[in-house]
Amino acid sequence: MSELTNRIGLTRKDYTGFPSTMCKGCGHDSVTSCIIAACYELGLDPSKVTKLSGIGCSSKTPTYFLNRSFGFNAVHGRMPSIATGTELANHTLKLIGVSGDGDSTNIGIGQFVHAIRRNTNLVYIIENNGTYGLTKGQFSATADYQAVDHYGDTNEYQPIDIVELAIELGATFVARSFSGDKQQLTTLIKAAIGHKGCAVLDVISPCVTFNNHDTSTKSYAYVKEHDIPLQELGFVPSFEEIAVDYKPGEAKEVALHDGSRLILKKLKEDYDPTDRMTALVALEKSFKEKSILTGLVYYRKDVKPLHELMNLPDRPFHEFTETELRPTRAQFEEFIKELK
Ligand SMILES: Cc1ncc(C[n+]2csc(CCOP(=O)(O)OP(=O)(O)O)c2C)c(N)n1
Ligand code: SF4
Ligand SMILES: [Mg+2]
Repeated sequence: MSELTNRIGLTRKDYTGFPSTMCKGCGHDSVTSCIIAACYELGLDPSKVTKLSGIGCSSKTPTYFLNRSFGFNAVHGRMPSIATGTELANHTLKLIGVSGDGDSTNIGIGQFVHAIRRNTNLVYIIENNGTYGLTKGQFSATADYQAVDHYGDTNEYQPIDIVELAIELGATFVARSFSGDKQQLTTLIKAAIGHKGCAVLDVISPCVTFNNHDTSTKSYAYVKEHDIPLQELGFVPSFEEIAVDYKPGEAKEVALHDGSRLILKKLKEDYDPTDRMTALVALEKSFKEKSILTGLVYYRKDVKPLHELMNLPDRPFHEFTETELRPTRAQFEEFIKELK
């Protein structure tokens, strides 16, 4: 029997990586399998992808997917600047960055802020477990106020909410999901891939070794009980013309830059993810209720990705010949004159 292939003739195995060395049951492994599923189902060409990360258990995970793609494992917290440089050098590559809550909201928060401000064309996945898993369970900046850690210490600092901060900073695509909800997470990763700009995905991804106790809001039990999905998600890729079956008023469509569509089927309330105030009010309400909103929280299409803001040429730099790159003597003299 022949193996199943996607629209570019590749099997799911062509999107996998090396065997994982995560602890058994770690949420990060589930995120890895959703990234593999999303790239396989979209028929993404692995040779046109660069995966990037910083340091942490989460940042180790690009080793476990897309073995045929380019990869860059940066210094702790510096994934966004490497992604920004990659986009400037070759914006024809799809950038998938995986970071951790420590990597992005502690040491790398300045980088997180500026990737959003510049609208770097990056699928920015933060595997959020509220702890520094790799260094054995210290509190990260997303740990809850008064949380008690593995060693019995109490956190006295206020937590940073990745989704709220990203919206405040003007992010163009902001979503939250849970590693235990494969359907929702895979759909959101596909949509993030179809977006042009910085797509921030805050994924609650429990650390079973250091932060999975009942009082942790980043534990499997807590998220399962308090997860409030904003929408039921459907995804129609650009290469499939499927008529979607829903009644008027029952769903909203978000048209993504690559021509695909995200279908947001209304659950309880009518939620408009293109309205910033609605998003912030809903988040505030969920903090008070101690629930966790998941789904597409905020979306805007009016900001260009970095390479378009910078008016970069269509071709990547490595394709330019020396003759094309070298100014003529007249151009050079004109340039020097402007500097005088
Ligand atoms: C400059 C620097 N400072 C500190 C460390 C130690 N360190 C390695 S990973 C890490 C935190 C990782 O936490 P997070 O990003 O949440 O990833 P997780 O392991 O939880 O997935 C720290 C503090 C380091 N490697 N480099
Ligand atoms: S220490 Fe925590 S985050 Fe790291 S692999 Fe183990 S369960 Fe996952
Ligand atoms: Mg962490």
